[in-house]
Amino acid sequence: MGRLIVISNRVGPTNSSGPSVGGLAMALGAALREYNGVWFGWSGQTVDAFSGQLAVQREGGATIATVDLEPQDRDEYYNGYANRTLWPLFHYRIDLSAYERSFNEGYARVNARFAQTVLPLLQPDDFIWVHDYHLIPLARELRRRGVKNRIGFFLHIPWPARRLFATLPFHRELVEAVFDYDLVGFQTEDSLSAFEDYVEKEEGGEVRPGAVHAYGRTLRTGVFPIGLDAKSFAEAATGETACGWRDRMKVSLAGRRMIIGVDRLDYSKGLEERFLAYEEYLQNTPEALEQVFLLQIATPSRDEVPAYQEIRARLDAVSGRINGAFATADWVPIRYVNRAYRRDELAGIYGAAAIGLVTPLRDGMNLVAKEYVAAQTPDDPGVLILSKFAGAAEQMGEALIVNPFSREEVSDAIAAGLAMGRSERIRRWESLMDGVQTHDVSAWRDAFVDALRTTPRPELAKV
Ligand code: GDG
Repeated sequence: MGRLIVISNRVGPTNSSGPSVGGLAMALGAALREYNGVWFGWSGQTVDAFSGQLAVQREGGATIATVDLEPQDRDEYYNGYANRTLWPLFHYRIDLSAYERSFNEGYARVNARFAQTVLPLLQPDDFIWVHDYHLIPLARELRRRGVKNRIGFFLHIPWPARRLFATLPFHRELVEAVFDYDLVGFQTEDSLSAFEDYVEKEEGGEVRPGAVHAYGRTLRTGVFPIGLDAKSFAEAATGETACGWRDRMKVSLAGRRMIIGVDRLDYSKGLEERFLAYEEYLQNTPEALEQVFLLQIATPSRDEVPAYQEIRARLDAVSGRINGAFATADWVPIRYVNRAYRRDELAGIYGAAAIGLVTPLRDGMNLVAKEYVAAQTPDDPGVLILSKFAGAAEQMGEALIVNPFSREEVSDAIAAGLAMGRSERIRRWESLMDGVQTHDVSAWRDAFVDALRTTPRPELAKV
């Protein structure tokens, strides 16, 4: 049986079941151990001159291999093309998407460097799983170097609508490069159909069940919605730390109801719109004053990118203005927190909230929605309010689904959620929880790996 080679921008810790290890790292770690695998990515460090020197270590049965990049790579590839060009475009923010030739060059250079560096680690029967928008042209670079292995690609973020995607200079080249994979996976039907639409309408390709044909090649396609490491999250939610935090939050509630938001501090998460919708709710609902508060945990991220500095400053201003307008001597309407919590602490905090407010403007999936559900107490669960533009909305129809751009709709949903009776909350939660447990991260990983292992390779078929 071939080994599994996972390649992503960064690698996660895989050897710990500790509270800070993310669900993706845990799921991939388990698969890497099972398939005697290798996880390769950028170390996060920079050195003056790129050497291609691999740092390899064994971690709990898997091999972790990293490489350092140059400061120019970090600026042009990571902060540049990945996070200033593709991320905003794929999240429908063409106004924020910056196209600079140096970014494209840096992106191409780092993908070539990744391919060159990982090459000596590859064996003929390995199968390779590449992750996310940082590495779209990686298969092309590997093929150029003679790699014939099966290679799959999974996109964690949305694939944008055809007309938006076509605003990207060299959009055709990027899509053509996708066809060097054997399998491409998306989070949602919506993303898959946007990709198919582009291939069909812009490139005259042909859409077939589970495949697209263009540029003389056939690419297998599929929808693989990512899930939570539901079992370990549920364990964390009933552990000592989570229970301690749930109790601590209950004391801090002092009889009030809590609405919780947890996000990376990112403009795609709709935080400003969320604050404004909550303000609308306070304006519309005088009886809620001093009875409710919003705890927004927003962990800073990508703070070298100007748009992230700007959204952070705007959120400081908007939360400050709302608190200034509504706060009383012993109540603030928004507790706005810019620090990170451990996974088990978060589980406890979610568990104390009457509402989980998850309102991204655009999101590949959104795991916070699933974590909120997994952390609820079965006999008295809270209510999930979920944006229709999160991939999770395709699976989580029992949430209160809202348009995050409409303050009125979000405000009405907050009112409806806080008024919802226990039996309806339980009915909705049971259905949501069933989905979270069934479609968990292991199911996602197994479905993708099985699809990749069974995708025929024309070159392999001949031998
Ligand atoms: C991308 C896609 C897709 C947040 N604050 C803390 C903390 N977090 C954790 C959450 C959650 C994770 O970060 C965020 O995951 P999301 O899915 O919400 O979003 P992205 O980071 O944008 O991830 C997304 C995902 O990839 C997977 O495919 O769902 O659509 O954009 O797990 O809990 N974790 C801890 N402390 C914090 O303060 N420990």
